[in-house]
Amino acid sequence: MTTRPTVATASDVRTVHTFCRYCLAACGIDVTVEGNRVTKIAPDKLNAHSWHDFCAKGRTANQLVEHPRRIVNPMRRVGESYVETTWDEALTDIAARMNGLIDADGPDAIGVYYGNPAGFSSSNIIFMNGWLDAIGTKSRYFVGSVDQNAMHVVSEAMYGSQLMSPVSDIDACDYFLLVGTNPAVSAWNWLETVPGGWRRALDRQKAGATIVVVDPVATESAQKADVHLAVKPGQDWALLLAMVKVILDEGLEHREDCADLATGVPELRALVADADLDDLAARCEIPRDHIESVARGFATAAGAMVVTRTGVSLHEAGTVAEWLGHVLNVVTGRMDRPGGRRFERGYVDALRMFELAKVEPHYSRLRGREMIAGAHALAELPDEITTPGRGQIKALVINSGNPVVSGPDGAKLDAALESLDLLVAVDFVQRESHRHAHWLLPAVHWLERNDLPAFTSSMHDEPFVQYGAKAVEPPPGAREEWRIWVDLALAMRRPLFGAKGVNGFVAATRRAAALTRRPGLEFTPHWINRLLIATSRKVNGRKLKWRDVVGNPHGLVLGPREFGHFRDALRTDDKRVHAAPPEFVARARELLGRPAPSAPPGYPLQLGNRRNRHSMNSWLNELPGLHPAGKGNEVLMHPDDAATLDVADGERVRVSSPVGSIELDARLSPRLRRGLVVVDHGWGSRIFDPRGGAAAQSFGVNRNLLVDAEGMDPLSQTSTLSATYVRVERLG
Ligand SMILES: Nc1nc2c(c(=O)[nH]1)N[C@H]1C(S)=C(S)[C@@H](COP(=O)(O)OP(=O)(O)OC[C@H]3O[C@@H](n4cnc5c(=O)[nH]c(N)nc54)[C@H](O)[C@@H]3O)O[C@H]1N2
Ligand SMILES: Nc1nc2c(c(=O)[nH]1)N[C@H]1C(S)=C(S)[C@@H](COP(=O)(O)OP(=O)(O)OC[C@H]3O[C@@H](n4cnc5c(=O)[nH]c(N)nc54)[C@H](O)[C@@H]3O)O[C@H]1N2
Ligand code: SF4
Ligand SMILES: [Mo]
Repeated sequence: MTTRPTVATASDVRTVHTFCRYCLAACGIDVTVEGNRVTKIAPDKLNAHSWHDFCAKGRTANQLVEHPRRIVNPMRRVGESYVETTWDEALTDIAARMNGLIDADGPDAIGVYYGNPAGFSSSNIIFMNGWLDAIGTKSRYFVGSVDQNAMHVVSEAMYGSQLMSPVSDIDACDYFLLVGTNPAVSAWNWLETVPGGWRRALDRQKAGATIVVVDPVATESAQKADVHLAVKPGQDWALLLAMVKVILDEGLEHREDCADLATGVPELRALVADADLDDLAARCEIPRDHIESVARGFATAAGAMVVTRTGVSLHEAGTVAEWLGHVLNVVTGRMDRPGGRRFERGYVDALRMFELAKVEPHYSRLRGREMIAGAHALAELPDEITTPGRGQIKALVINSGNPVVSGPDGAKLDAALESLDLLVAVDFVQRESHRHAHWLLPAVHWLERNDLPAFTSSMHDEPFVQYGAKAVEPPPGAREEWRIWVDLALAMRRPLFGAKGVNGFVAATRRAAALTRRPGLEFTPHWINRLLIATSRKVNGRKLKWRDVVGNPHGLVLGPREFGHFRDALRTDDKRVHAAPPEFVARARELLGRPAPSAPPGYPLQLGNRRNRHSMNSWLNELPGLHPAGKGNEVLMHPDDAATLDVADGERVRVSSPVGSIELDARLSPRLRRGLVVVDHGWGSRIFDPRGGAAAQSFGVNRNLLVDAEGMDPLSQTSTLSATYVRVERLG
């Protein structure tokens, strides 16, 4: 067994050095523990990689552990309430019901949705897939279609692997072109870990670097930028294509990379030759001379990077814009060069492992769309639940997700969930999406869990390893997700990973552990962690040992950032970057051939989005340490738009779209583009009290109720969460 990397400071008070696993910033933290209780969380000033600071979400993480409404034992629905039961009863019942459905309707009758936090556990998704493979179901849905699918699709087409996400080399960058991201609030993360990224970018700015922010809102980040381009929502593709055109037309490209590293540059030239700069400028509503000046500044800076994020991806042309962001990096020679976007190899070869674990292509039953990154689009889930026929989903597991609030048209999904034969939620508390659950299964918080994030080691902005040590023991009735998936496979008598012998092996280790009273003999993900380190690759010429992992509780930087691995790591057949994948070029031409989108009659305003510093998507906004009681969200409006509608600051309004309407207070803000209104997502999720039976709590309203699930980027199947047209009315 592992020695826990802790430092004892008194008999019952100790400090655990670990890192926060709420977001990819992965801030190093010192957790003070008394008995089995966390009494303080502070930034780990000795963490080798982190920025020696953190945010209030990390500081208050123990409040979620001690949530008054936390589920601490499996709970079974009885009529309108829940009763606590044992794991034996839960697993037996769920296994029997699922097996019955599979016998009657086939494996696809069992579905799963897994949300963003699932990815922060090093064992959850691996074993969840092992269980899904045991069943043989293709009814898999994940958060990617409301988040980062565009990145997966672009990485696959350009670099040959959906997981090949380049990391930002901030400290050598002279020109930051930040598109659809607000790192001052969201902490510079989307498939990369760049600790203190925004602060470091501001340090570079003080040393002379230029920061350009492209955002329809003058966000916290935009206000600090040298240049703010208030783009028309959804039109980043036109802006970025215009920049590519300026660079290629003016001969500002990196000759060597365009000829040698990349293929497709002639196709790009042909594409931009058919585009008109004034037309593109009109589409994105940015003056042509601003576009030209940013394109030139970007192309001629010594170190530069384009970073695109959710502000780009949650639109109909999200993939095209994401692609053109990568194109700008490629054609100006930013890939694998200081100050640009690097490829970090990581200590395990995640790309190879992903290829080995790849599921066969699968097309959805009703819409015929292919899976992306191993899952179908969340927007398709309601119809797949409610439409009869073989393959209809009859049982669903929600693993670390709240799709009714975080996804499109929550009302439609909510109604579908109610019609299921079996709904199982694995979470800490019962939130909106778990309202109709037949079973609530209690999960373990990362403060209670050991993680070795080996598969995401290639997302760090320098070679780094840290063991995510647990600080406290979970409540006895809560279980880590990996164990739930393993137990379910065993209870259903279906072979984990679809492979013969695994179930028998796991069961044998459990028997051995019980017989010898040596719990260390039982199979756990710890075995995999040891194996991954034993077979890890050299970083900076150094082979990692297990004692390096556990002997460095503040983490270990594995030498300087390496360059020169990108080309070799490419998964394309010809080992070159495909700068102009035909499907993206075709889609760009299609967009060029269409008039710019405009508001439909009756819905003149566009609904934008904002993240809250003290919330994580739809959760944490109920914690008293982060939000004063009674806090909610509001609708931000430009004062001129408000004046037209006779709406005053603080006044109650109704915001409606063709699919829903919500009521909230208006807040006037000149920081918005005219025609845009902004409502933070993630609010209006009820938190139920299945144990105490008290009334549900809820703060704010769910703006995604206004989003039509039909709206989608056809290339990435991403819901157009930031593109809804709405109207605002004063409430009398
Ligand atoms: N309009 C709009 N909508 C958006 C976005 C936007 O920008 N605008 N952003 C999108 C993005 S980027 C994302 S990632 C999605 C998020 O979408 P989801 O991942 O579906 O939802 P979350 O709101 O993150 O809810 C996560 C749930 O997991 C639970 N949880 C937390 N940690 C654990 C754990 O360790 N184990 C278990 N079992 N449960 C856990 C929480 O209690 C919570 O109930 O929302 C998307 N929705
Ligand atoms: N505090 C906090 N931090 C978080 C999260 C959180 O919920 N809270 N979530 C985490 C997650 S899961 C993720 S994926 C990341 C996301 O990280 P980011 O993608 O940086 O997310 P946001 O802060 O929402 O920034 C998106 C910006 O895009 C802008 N935008 C909207 N539409 C458009 C458009 O058409 N074009 C352009 N150019 N901009 C547009 C919005 O105004 C907003 O300022 O953040 C992570 N960090
Ligand atoms: S939630 Fe806050 S403390 Fe936790 S990793 Fe992200 S930025 Fe750091
Ligand atoms: Mo996300």
